[in-house]
Amino acid sequence: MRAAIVKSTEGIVIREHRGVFDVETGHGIFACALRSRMKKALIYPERDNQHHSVEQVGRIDAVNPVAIGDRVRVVEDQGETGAIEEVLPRRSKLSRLAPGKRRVEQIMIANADHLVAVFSVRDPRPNLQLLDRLLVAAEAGNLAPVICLNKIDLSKDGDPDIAEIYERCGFRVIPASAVTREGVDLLKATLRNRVSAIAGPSGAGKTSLLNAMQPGLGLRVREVNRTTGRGRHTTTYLAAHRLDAGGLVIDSPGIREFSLWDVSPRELPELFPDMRGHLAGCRFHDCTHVHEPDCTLRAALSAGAVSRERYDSYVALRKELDGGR
Ligand SMILES: Nc1nc2c(ncn2[C@@H]2O[C@H](COP(=O)(O)OP(=O)(O)O)[C@@H](O)[C@H]2O)c(=O)[nH]1
Ligand SMILES: [Mg+2]
Ligand SMILES: [Zn+2]
Repeated sequence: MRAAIVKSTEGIVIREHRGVFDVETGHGIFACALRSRMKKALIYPERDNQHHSVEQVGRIDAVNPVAIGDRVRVVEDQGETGAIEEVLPRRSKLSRLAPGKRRVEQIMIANADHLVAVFSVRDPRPNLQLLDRLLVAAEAGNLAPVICLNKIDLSKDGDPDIAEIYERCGFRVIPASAVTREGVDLLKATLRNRVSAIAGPSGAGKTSLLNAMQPGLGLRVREVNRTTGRGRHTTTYLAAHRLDAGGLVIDSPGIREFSLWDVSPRELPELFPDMRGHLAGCRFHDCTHVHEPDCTLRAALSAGAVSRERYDSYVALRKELDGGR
């Protein structure tokens, strides 16, 4: 027999592993399952009509109706387990199109104040199109973006000045090194008393930076594969960690690919803050800014007021969204 339900409480989802969610509440951490009606929404999103009363789950067509960072209402069993009954409305989310065949959302992190996108200057070299996708997703999901350029100790003369490119676009950039500790205090101050989503490719040094900020904060660190320079996936599950100085850090496993979720082609230019000021004067009101004449965005590009790298990312994303995936 199951223990009698004692009470209902609110908490934050801080970890997920094989369908069990650890929920931090005012009186301890509870290992929670999803109520079965929420699981139905998870398994049969397209047939879910009769389950839309599953409270404010938000978009029920997500592969994961509950994400790390979600505020949830749980019903506690006696002991240290419980069940998630309801997801409270989110104030932000980092989402992508779930990898796989079905067009469904994957909510990577909920309710973070900002996204710290960690990329290394070398080893592996930064994929700026991936960075730009993350920045667009942050903008779309209501997270303030911060770029952390790690492994600055490895940078060499003649390397592209990525910090400069993004600073000119108005982004905040923190150059850092988990090895020399450059930028670590600044990063720490940036994360303090906030809910931070950390994302970036595997091997960029996310875990090392977290450990440099606070010993034990990151999970395991493993060597980057020396022959390919690529990192391995060592963060096996998503987890949120408390900072000693205050705040919550949500580390995510290395991102390999990132397709936008719920961004329309028409709104895409608005999600590039550095381009927003150059969209009003185009000859055509529905200008795609890719090939039309008298396009103010392309004029700004020619004049050097918009970065070539950012514009290239815009065009690649625009083509992808116009093509349906
Ligand atoms: N040279 C250098 N190596 C680093 C730095 N940060 C991390 N690494 C190394 O890069 C590899 C991947 O680091 P890790 O923290 O696991 O990356 P993650 O996959 O983003 O969490 C490890 O071998 C780290 O020792 C850094 O600032 N400089
Ligand atoms: Mg890691
Ligand atoms: Zn235009």
